Amino acid sequence: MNFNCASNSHATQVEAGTLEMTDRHPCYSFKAHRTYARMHLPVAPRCNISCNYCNRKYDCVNESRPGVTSEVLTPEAARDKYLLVRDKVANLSVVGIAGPGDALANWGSVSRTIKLIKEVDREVIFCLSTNGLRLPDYAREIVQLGVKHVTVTVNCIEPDTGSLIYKHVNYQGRVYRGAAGAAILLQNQQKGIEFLARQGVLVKINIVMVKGINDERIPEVVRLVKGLGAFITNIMPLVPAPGSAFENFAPTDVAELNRMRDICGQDMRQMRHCKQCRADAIGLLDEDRSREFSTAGKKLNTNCGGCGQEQKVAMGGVR
Ligand code: CLF
Ligand code: SF4
Repeated sequence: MNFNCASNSHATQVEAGTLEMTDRHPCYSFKAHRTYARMHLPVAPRCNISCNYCNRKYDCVNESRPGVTSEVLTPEAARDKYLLVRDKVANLSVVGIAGPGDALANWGSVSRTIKLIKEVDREVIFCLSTNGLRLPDYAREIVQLGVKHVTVTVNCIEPDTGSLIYKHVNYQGRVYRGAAGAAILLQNQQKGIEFLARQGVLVKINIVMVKGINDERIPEVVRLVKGLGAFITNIMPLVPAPGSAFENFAPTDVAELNRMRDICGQDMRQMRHCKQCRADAIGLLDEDRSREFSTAGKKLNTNCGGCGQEQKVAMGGVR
């Protein structure tokens, strides 16, 4: 049976099964977020672009809070960790891949992880987060794998603004800087979102709100992605990451952020309960249990002086 998703101008065809899954997805459904848990598997260490709000020592800021670093797992270790966590965390409904780099810059590991988990669990919902550069290459495979929830970070829709946000884009073996790189990224994001939405995938759009850079044009971004068939937008605050090009920018003002969500809410469904979680987050959105299941965390904790800092695991030059 097919449903018409009336919130989008594209009248996207969304299967009833996908909507049922969404009722158990803690990010896509506000109602689900206090009942259903998600688990992130950090199997994607590399990235193919350079965002000015990112410090590459840490997790991808497009989905995570800056200054947090996750251990990296092989697909087999990720499957084993999933089985362990599934036994211990109630209502674990979603396996997400959100870094620590970009899911599609590591597609071999990511797709293998999904396949391995599907062999042992047919029910779990898969969710991917990406900057969208490689969507034209992999969107078809994402659909074939049965992934119904994909997040793409779209901060702007024109290359000039993009040139203020992205230092460079590494695409098909070449490095493109400034507006030239942003143009490739934005075009690929838009193509990919439209393709996925037409195939019945529920696409969430993350937008990092940066004052003086993209804030005034966020309503245009929301209208454009709505036209492409996106399901929901998640306007996120900039949390300036030490060591990033934007480290001295002011954090996004909460009142301004909420005002922007209200404005954009007139056009499209808004997520307002995002926790900007880590690439290895586990549990309810409000209750991260990742340390309980982290081998690296346990090792570090034996020496921990109780300073309350997040653990930092060397990435060993993988990016
Ligand atoms: Fe993870 Fe993201 Fe899927 Fe959720 S998180 S890949 S959509 S399962 Fe959720 Fe965390 Fe916010 Fe992301 S609260 S950072 S929106
Ligand atoms: Fe950093 Fe994520 Fe941007 Fe890559 S996509 S540069 S990991 S914030």
